[in-house]
Amino acid sequence: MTFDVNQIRADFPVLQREVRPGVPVVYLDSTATAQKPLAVLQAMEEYYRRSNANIHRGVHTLAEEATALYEQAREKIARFINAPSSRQVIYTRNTTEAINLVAYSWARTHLSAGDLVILTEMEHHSNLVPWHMLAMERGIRLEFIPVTESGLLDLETYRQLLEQAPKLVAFTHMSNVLGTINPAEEIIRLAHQAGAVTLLDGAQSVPHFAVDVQALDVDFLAFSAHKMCGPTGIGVLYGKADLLEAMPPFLGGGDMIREVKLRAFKPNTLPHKFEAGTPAIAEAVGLGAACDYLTDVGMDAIAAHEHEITAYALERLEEIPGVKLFGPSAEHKGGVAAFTLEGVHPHDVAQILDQDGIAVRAGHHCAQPLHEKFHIPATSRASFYLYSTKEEVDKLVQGIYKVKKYFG
Ligand code: 7TS
Repeated sequence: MTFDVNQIRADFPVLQREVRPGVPVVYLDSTATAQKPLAVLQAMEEYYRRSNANIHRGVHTLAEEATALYEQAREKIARFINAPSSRQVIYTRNTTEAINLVAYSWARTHLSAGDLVILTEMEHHSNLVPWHMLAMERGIRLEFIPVTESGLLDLETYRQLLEQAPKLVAFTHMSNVLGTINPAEEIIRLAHQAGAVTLLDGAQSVPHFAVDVQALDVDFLAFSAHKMCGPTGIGVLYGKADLLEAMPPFLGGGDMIREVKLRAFKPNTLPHKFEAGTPAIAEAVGLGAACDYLTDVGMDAIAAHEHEITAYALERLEEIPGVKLFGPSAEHKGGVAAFTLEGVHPHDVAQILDQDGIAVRAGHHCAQPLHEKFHIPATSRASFYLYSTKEEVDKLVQGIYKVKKYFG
């Protein structure tokens, strides 16, 4: 399939709407959540219209269909990230829950007072707070790979930190603020040489470029469906089989057991051991459809398109007097442009852009320590996906000039 952005846009109902009469939406907030193509909406509707039943619990036809659809989606996800087996794909609610699962099940089994966990200064709160909680509870130590002025990880300091024999290196594949794409393969290889387990936050990478868990040799990978054209309410934890096998369950309840006595239980096998209670079945089906959709378009084509849009956006934004961009140059960066505009609060920028239908996010984007590092409370952030166009970038640039005029 050749990449035609107009054809792609036609797949997304939200992109056809106007936010007010005569004002079409210019959706530049895909880093927060992506829009959903018809294929995903239809798969979920079809599931509810035809096959709705609880999974793994009935012998009747609908229950068997629902179970098959739920498990077929798991196979699709496994193929999407090149997991050796779908047993290693655990459904969670989102990236946040996937990281917390590792923090509860793996880390609370393996880490004790004084053990070192290495994170980075560019983490989303969801890969900081679970470790803060463990530090308070267990006295584990946290160290951070610094972020340089240009928005890259300081790998020299990382190598030094590795000499302290960390137990875990947990880091984001791509920053949701700077857009930095981190050299995951190298970070993981060095971590393994130092004897550490690795956790990759793929919330911003899995949706945007091909992520191959076997090529990366990563131990755990966390991501969310809603950022990859799928529904909210479902995410994934991928893990290496031996690690997952050895981990105790996270939540207890139905489906995660093989046998229950009044005073004891035996946990189920993978992946069910980590999926207690009735899961998000329609959402799993939607995520499977999202994997199909992205695969059909082609992850390399998506990455190339986003790179072109991002390079263009950075070039145009840089020309605007008073705009300061954060993060590295386009070659190290995914589709994110976070910026400040001299003399105007980022929230005001976003609010005025909204008058013209331009959706950007303003705030600390759940990366407060990163903003502190750059001595700013907040940024405005435009972000791009497979359906973004240069015309939308032009509208953003015009909008920023309008903000400047408004604030004199
Ligand atoms: N990790 C990264 C790198 C993220 O960007 C996000 C969400 C998360 C984890 C958490 O994902 P969740 O699905 O569990 O919420 N980032 C953003 C954002 O940048 N704006 O809104 C959500």
